[in-house]
Parts: sequence; structure tokens; C-alpha cells
Amino acid sequence: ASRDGSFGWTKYNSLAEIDAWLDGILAAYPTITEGFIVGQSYEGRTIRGIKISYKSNNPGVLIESNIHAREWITSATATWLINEFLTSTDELVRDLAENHDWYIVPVLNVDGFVYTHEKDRMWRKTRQPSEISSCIGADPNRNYDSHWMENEGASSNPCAEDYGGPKPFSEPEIQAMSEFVISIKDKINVLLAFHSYSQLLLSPYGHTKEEFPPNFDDMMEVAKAYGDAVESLPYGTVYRYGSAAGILYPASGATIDWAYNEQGVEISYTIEFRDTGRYGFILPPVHIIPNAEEALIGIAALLEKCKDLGYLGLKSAL
Ligand code: 0X9
Ligand code: ZN
Repeated sequence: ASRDGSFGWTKYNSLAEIDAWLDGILAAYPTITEGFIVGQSYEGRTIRGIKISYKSNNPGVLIESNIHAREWITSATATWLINEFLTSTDELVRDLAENHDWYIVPVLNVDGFVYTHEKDRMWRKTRQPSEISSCIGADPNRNYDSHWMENEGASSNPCAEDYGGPKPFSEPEIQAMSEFVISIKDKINVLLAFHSYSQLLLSPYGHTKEEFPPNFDDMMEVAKAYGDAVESLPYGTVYRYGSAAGILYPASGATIDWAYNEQGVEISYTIEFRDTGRYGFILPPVHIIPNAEEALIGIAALLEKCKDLGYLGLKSAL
């Protein structure tokens, strides 16, 4: 049976299945891929990632996926993309795969992800207990040290779904991810944080809608390219775009804002995948491949536009 046949993307996979699949991929493509470890979760699980690199001096793209535990379409899409980058013979996909270095973390919130499979499908947060409450976990996408807890962009209530945590980087998963990002930031031109749902491309800022980033117009042009490409597919859906605080709600301490504001990653988006609410987080598995195909075509167009606008140059001679 092919590797494809055993994974299939016809159902959502558990963390153990994803880990085993990753091992198979790393063994099958030892010269092009490299496994890396982001760090350990609160419950002691290993947060893993894969680097895909066909040649040196490529622009770097970092994909953070499944930071929110219940957003299963994100890791399903990330793993499908990994498989396409390694196996597709399509010319557009080959160009996309081979002309960028990919750093992909399919499941960042590993404890929460396992919890959604075993206990509570709708769990969102981490699984670290609070010292001041019996409620568990913080919102990992409110826990980065950038405008942390500002402007009601996160809750200080440990029972809230958007609890920012007791302090920035209180969650071991987010501390580890921040260290990983810092370790490769000179190689990263673009950061994409995969979320669901609502079909949106969200740029910084998250912490305020009163101000916009210096290169906001560029980021909107890039987001439009993604949306147009997705819509051009025969079954393509509609993606809206804007700044996170501008078109969604204030969210402070999110990955993309920290990377943009504090680490100089000039192109950072949250991508909210399918759907627009009919199924929401419980998206039926028949959507996995169409959603992933949309992501593929969208990311290809996004990176093409980034290149046109001059964002894919070498960041460091190393
Ligand atoms: O609230 C969030 O963290 C994201 N939406 S979700 O439904 N997946 O939880 C949106 C985050 C976007 N905001 C910023 N990047 N600041
Ligand atoms: Zn999310």
C-alpha cells in the first residue's frame, strides 16, 4: 500500500497517527526533509516539525498549525501539503515546493489535540492547570509576548476560552515555539498560522484596530491574491481579508503579531480555513482535500505576490 493510501486524508488522524506518518515521510525522503523538535508540552509530549528543503538560499515559509486544539482541519491540511510538496508532479506544485524552504509544525498544541480526540472534541486551549482556578489551560494564541493582554484582546479569567495565561509565555508550548521561531527567524520570510473557521486571511495587528502595520497595503494585496486564486478553483470558496482586529475582533498576544512586531517577520497571516459556520470546527472529512487544495493554490498565489513585492529576498547570508 502506498503511504498515501494508508493516510488518505479521508478522515482526521490522531496525534499518534500523524507522528507515525511523519516518521515514514522522514525515512522516505532523507535528503530533502529534516525532522526538528520544537520542544515539550506541559504533559511531556514532543512537539515536532518537518523542514522541507530542495536547495540552499531559498526564502523560508513557516507554517504553524493546530495551535487551537479543536481546529483539526489545520493539521489535516498541513500534512496534505507536506505530502504534495514531496510527491506531486504538477509543475505549479513543484515550483512552489522546490523554490521555498518549508518549516511546518502540524500540531503545536499537542496536549489539547490529544484531549480533543479522547475527551472533549471542542477543547481549544492548552492543558496546563491554573494556580488560581480549577479551570484548565490558556489560549495559546493569546500567550505570546506582544501587547499581551492589551485592549481586551484576551481575558484574565482562567475559565475563559481566550484566557491569556498568568504571564506571557506561561505555556510551555508557546515558550518553545517562540524559541524555535527566534532560532530560525533570519531564514523566515513568511509566517502562516493555520486556524479554522470563517474563511479569512488576517494580517496584523491583532491588538488594535486604530492603527495598521507599515506594510498593510502590501499585505492586503497579498491576501487578495490568495482569495482570488481560491475563488478561481471550480469548487473554490470565498475568502475575505483584513487586519485581525479590523475585521474580526481584538486578539493580543497571537503568533502572527508577535512574529511581526517583535521578530521582524514582515509577512504574517492567520488563515482561517473552511467553513463559514455550517459545520464550524466539526468540519466533515470530505472537506479535507478540497480545503487543502484551496490552501495550496492560495499559498502559491500568496508567495508569488510576495515575490513580486520584494519580500522573498535572502534575509541572511547564512
Ligand atoms: O481568536 C483567534 O485566536 C483566531 N480565531 S479562532 O477562531 N481560530 O480562534 C484569530 C486570531 C487572529 N488574530 C490575531 N492574529 N491577532
Ligand atoms: Zn484558532
